[in-house]
Amino acid sequence: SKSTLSYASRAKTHRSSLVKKLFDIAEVKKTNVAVSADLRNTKDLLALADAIGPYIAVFKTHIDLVSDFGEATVAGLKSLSVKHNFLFFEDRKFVDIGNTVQQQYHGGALRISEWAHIVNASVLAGEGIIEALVQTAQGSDFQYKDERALLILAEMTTKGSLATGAYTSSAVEIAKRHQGFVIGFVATRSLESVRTDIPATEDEDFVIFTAGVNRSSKGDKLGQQYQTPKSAIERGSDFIIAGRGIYASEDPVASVKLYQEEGWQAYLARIGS
Ligand code: BMP
Repeated sequence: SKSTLSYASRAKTHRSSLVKKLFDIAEVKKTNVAVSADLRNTKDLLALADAIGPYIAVFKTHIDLVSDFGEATVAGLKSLSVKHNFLFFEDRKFVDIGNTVQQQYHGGALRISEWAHIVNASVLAGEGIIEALVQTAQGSDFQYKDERALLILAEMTTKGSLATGAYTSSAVEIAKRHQGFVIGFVATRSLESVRTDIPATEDEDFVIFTAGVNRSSKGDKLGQQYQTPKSAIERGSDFIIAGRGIYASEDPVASVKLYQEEGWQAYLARIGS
């Protein structure tokens, strides 16, 4: 299983140059934290990115929450990602017909493809949505080839989630057929044990991002369910996504350092070093 290997060794063999970059960042900064920056205006978003940038690998956004989104948002985020060496993950959860998601991804009001290294999609609509996004990312007018990637939303953290069982195994099958642009999953655990009819190839190495990570809370009043950074990494997660546990704490910098430390120690334990 690749999850017992270091990020550095996985970087060496991974077919995606974006994943190589992601693993390099994790190693250089010693962090597997992805902050979920669910803030409502550009000023707060940029202030958070600048403050916690040194301690994260990925800055996850819900860019449609940003009431004054515009050129200044994109320019500010881009320069902070260079300054602090992190990647952007727009948590857009594409979930429509192929023709619609292509336009939501590339162009439009939010111009997601221009700045988001990683995006995600649900496979509720079937494999065609993934094919549509792959087609866009491989198009001749797409300037960001090799710098963009897609995660499939294979499970969800909310109470009563329907993304389980056959849905999750279909998500894994679809991912296996689109390795390259598809780099892995948003899931609560490693999905290696999920049974599909497609055997793993030698170089298969899916990256697992796990949302619903919080050090001090078990959930919220709207069905969110949390696990700790340690539990997520032990269960096979590669990058832990934490939102309110970091940005809504009294001291986000002190808080992100605790997530970084716990996540990194659990990773070192997992790889046996
Ligand atoms: P918080 O840590 O504040 O609960 O935020 C969790 C973040 O992760 C939110 O942005 C949410 O949209 C996202 N998320 C989740 O909580 N569960 C999932 O299954 C998938 C998600 O993307």
